[in-house]
Amino acid sequence: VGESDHIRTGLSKEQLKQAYIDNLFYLLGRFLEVATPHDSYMAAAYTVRDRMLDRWIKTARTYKASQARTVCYLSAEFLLGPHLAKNLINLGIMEVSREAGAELGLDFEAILEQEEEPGLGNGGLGRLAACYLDSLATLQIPAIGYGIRYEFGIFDQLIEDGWQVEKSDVWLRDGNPWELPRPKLRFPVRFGGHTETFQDDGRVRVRWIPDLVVEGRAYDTPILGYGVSNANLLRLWSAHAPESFDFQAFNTGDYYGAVHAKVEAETISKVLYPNDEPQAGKELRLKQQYFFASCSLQDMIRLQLGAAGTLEGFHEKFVVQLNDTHPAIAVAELMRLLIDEHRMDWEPAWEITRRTFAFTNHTLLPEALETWTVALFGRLLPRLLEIVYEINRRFLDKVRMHFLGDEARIARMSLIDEGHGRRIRMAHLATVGSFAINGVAEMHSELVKSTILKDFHDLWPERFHNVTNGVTPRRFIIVSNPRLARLLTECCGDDGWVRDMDRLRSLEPLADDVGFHEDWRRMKTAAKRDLADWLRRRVGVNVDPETLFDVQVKRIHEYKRQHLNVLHIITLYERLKAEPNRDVAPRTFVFGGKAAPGYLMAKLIIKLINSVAEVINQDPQVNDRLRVVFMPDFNVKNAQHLYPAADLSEQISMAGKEASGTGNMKFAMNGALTIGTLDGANVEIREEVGDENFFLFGHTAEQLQRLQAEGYRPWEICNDRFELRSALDLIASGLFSHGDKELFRPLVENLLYQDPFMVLADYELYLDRQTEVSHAWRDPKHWNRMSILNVARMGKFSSDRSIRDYCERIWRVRPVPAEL
Ligand code: 26V
Repeated sequence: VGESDHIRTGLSKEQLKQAYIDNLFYLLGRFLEVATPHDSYMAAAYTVRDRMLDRWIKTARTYKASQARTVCYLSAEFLLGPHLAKNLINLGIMEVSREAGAELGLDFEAILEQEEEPGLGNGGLGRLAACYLDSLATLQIPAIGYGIRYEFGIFDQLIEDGWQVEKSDVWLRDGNPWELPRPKLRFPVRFGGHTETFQDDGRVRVRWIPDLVVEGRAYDTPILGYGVSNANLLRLWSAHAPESFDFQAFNTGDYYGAVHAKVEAETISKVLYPNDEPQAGKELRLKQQYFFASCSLQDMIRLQLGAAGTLEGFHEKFVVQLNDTHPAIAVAELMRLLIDEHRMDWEPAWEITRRTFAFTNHTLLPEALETWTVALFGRLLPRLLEIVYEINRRFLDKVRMHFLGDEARIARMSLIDEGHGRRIRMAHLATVGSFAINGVAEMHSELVKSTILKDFHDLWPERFHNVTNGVTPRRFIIVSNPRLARLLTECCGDDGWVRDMDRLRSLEPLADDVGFHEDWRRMKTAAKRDLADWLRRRVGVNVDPETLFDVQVKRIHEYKRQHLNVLHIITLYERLKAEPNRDVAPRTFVFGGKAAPGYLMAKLIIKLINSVAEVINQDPQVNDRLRVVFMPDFNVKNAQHLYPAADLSEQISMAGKEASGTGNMKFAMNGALTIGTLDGANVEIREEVGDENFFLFGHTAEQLQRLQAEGYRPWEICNDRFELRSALDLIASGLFSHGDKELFRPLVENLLYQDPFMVLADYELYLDRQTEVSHAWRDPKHWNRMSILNVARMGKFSSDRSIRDYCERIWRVRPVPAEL
């Protein structure tokens, strides 16, 4: 980059202003006076992107020269959230850009609001991938994120008459300034057809003759580190019909067949699937998984051959992390590429494969474990089925040897489940093909070893690890909560805490400092006022910033037990109705989250929340002390308004069901107190912040298991719990449904007669703990002390710590600093 290019790289206010006007003119064909807010956003985005590209190119050069070992993070989801603010922060030019904007007469906040976020994920798993990309770049680790460039991300949620309505997410409509198409970077991916054997140099080899070939094209998004010059790469694949395929059909006169093939190919990267809906023969989903796994591996092989000319050291150059089983097919695909395309023998190919992959499990829910029928798998990927069978045959021989003739165990461990219509167990494929397997919180990793992968742990105990999840303080403190960020920087003397969150421990002495309490209160109140304004404008509800903000936002699922929260609200309502002058701490309950489109019970829970809100918010006897809000379309952008304003974070899943949770971390590091069960990362959060600064409640996982085993009869609990009975009766009475007694019947009956997530078993413990929350809220000094100590002690939950754990314990990779 020469002197004259400073307009594209310079970080001074004048250079930024000049660059912005330049981009507005030359890239958008507009000038200041007529620019719409969206034009302004685009010009700002290009101005920032230029500065990122400079870093990105230099980083690529440095990595190439160093021949460094590289992490490839394979994930079907990356839930990045808006880029602009994050990139301004990571470049260190947020303030100077704000000033530049002001001098140009621009409304800076309005420009940031323009961005449509790439919602290429469902929830925790996809957001975790995004946090990890941020930390990898910040820690200067050579890394590539590989995934799918869905044309439609997670649906937008509207609430109509209290019900969730899904609207397609057309995030690319107005263009995406953050990506660079790489039209020359494309790979073929085969589907269907059959295989043949042939002789090659005296060896039998296999040829796969497909009936569809799809082309994956790369779209690259640079990912900046914070306060460093490194910028890593997120490479997403988009599916297209290869041109040659069109011509073939054309020559035989089958024009419509050619068009059909084109549509079929492009369908593959069309839309993100909900990950929390039981998968029923979703052919397209398997196609997506194979499509992106194959493109990504072909890309790595290209890089390896370009650098070393041989595939021998592939596993030294690359470590491939499988984010859940969605990319697990990569294990079989790497074998195919090495054997069929690069003419390797089975043993050396398996040696490379086994030493390349590591696998993270993200759920224990049995209905969530991915399997594919052999019939579908074989029809779509005939060559891969052969390879899976061969991996399995050799694996089961080992098992047989190790557990001499334990046939039951062999059946349990097989990659093929013979019991349920012959299905391929993707978690087993991932486990057999990986040198390391990990869960996402201490408790979860223990459960992985003792339940779903127990047999594998018996065989290979040394391969099992824990890496507790973390979240990035860049997005979830600096971008979301600039007031808190400023305060923390003041207290620490500098902003070093952003890269080393353990430094927040220096806040501890301030937990009893009266002056500091005043700063803390002012910060929190300002954030709550912002949220109240936002809710008034966006949702049309009025809430009082003086009340306790009690927040539960996450995907709507029975195991997460939003309905337990609702039962608490209804009980408070009944208490106030029975005793109107009762002294209760005024609360605002905020809910948010999407339900999988086909998950009827989750959708009914949303309707219940909105129905309860409608009644309570309109009841003048209580609505000065109780308010309920459902915030529509919970996504990263909207979430950023919530974390800073929350006083209480609801983490009330049934013990043993939430693998980790990461929302729990985002709230606590913004000073919310947690009411939570002993589940997932709650256990470790409580350990860090101290039992006295955490509202624990509920049965343990073992206690619940015992209750189940003894024969759980939820309806009996109601007999002795008057308030619980009464809350359920009130729902059933039609009070919240304009007299309709049928509407919520499925929900009430499910709780009374099944209650699979043991809501009723924990109801009383939950209510008691909530009463203590209300008492604690009455003592602001005590509350603030707890809040400050939570923030001071959340260092462990920075994703930088998680990534360091992965680097040291699993990946064996080291930083490669890039220089400008
Ligand atoms: C899938 C399914 C499919 C069947 C119906 C129920 C159900 C529920 C959840 C899922 C999602 C499985 C993968 C996942 O998103 N796990 C989440 O990963 C986060 C990051 O590690 C973690 O914090 C969450 O606790 C975990 O649920």
